[in-house]
Amino acid sequence: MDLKDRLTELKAKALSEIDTVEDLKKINEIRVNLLGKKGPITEVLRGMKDLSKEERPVVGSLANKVRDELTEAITQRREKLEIIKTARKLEKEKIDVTLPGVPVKAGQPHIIMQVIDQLEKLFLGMGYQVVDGPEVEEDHYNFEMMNLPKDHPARDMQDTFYITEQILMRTQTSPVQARTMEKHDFTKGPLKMISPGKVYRRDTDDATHSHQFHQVEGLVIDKHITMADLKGTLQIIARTVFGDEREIRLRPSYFPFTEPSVEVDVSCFKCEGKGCAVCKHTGWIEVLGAGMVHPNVLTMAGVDSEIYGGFAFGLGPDRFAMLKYGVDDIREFYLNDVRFLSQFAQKG
Ligand code: FA5
Repeated sequence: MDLKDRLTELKAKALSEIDTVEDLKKINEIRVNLLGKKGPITEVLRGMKDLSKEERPVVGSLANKVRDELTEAITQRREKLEIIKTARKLEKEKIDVTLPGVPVKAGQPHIIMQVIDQLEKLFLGMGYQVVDGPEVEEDHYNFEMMNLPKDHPARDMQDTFYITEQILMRTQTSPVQARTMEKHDFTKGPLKMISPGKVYRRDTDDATHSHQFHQVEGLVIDKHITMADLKGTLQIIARTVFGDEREIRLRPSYFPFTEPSVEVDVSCFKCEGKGCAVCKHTGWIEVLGAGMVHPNVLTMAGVDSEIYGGFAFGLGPDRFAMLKYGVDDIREFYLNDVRFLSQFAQKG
């Protein structure tokens, strides 16, 4: 068989092989076998040295043509096989959108944060500002500016974690009162603020005491503020947190930074004041401390106590949350047991 016939036969055989191959790996093998250095086309080209001068260019150009045609056929088949492979893969990975989904577990604010958020919303709505203060505080602000000089016996009521002689973990949010009053420009209007945050005391942990807990401080300073303003504000707090039917009761108390001072009770939300285990059969539950700001506190913060006066209160959202949700041990809030916390999913 002469070289031209061999090339024609070779081409026909190769094309049918290329057309029927189903595998991408195999098409690569075919390419190497046909067009490689040891392949039949290279062999034909090698045999050209034995041809006559006239035949050589004819066979040469035919061989090149066959090689180009086979290269093109291989490229096209490979592209086709790649498309088929992708289509098969997509078919396998098809998603059934009608299958039920796996529910994503959503988190929620901690129960104490829910109480704080509720109070923040309430007070922002009444034109108060929400102020932050440092948890690592100076003795100066935590006690001195709150009318509790060194050796004042009332310091004993707030057993303190001291860091140095002058620096401590704040025992109350009241120092934020002094910090805010110092900065406030009273020519621009009254001061109305709340300050929520963590406080620390060297209390022994038990069902109603934690060494770290939360407080929300409230302060209003203006001309002509009276105890009636305080009472109205406290009533709004009680009704917002514990329900519209709640009444409040003020009892005389003592805080060095307020005069007069009151302890605030709210009518029991469980028994409507009739007496039950929650209110220890008194019909009332003690919820916070409050009073009219002591003139010394105003003067120390640079506020003229002859012109300005106001009220302040400090409440414990941990105790609020315990009462509201019937939690009988404050330590539950700090154990981070999801089974406990997820009982209080926020609605809406
Ligand atoms: C104060 O800390 C005052 N600064 C509150 C105040 C502010 C009065 C402004 C007047 C004007 P008291 O020590 O009573 O007060 O604490 C306030 C609230 O914090 C308490 O009613 C209680 O709800 C909560 N509380 C106090 N000690 C603990 C504790 N160890 N664990 C959890 N809650 C506590």
